[in-house]
Amino acid sequence: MLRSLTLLFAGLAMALLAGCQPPAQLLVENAHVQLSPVEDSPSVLYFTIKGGPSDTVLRSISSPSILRLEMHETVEENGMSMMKPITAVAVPTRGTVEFKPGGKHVMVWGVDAAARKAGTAEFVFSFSNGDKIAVDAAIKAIKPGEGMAH
Ligand SMILES: [Cu+2]
Repeated sequence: MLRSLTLLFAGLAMALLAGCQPPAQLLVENAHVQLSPVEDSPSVLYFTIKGGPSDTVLRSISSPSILRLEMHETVEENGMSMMKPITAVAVPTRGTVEFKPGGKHVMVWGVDAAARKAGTAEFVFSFSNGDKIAVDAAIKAIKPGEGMAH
């Protein structure tokens, strides 16, 4: 009886430990496009990457609804804020990588009419470990006076 109770408690303890450490999964969350109000000027894609069970690298992003896109990073140089193209972004194990205003972002040219109408566009994120993650990004119009933040 005592022995089976001990086993029961050991089993419970293991279940609790497992509960504290859910399996890490590489994810792309909260993807959204800030649509430029001016047809010819670029829109911007923002999102958050959650790292998986091992380190990886974001290599590229593509979308059938987009003419052209470029990964950028906003950096300070000589007191000036400027954007530089980036081609690879490290995603550490269980880490969080944010593409957000004032930091990393994706410039987006030529959002097609169907995606604008639907208010959503599919983006495929390709990683160095071979993972390809497709997400639907909401296309959000910029409120008047809000301006484009890169
Ligand atoms: Cu940019």
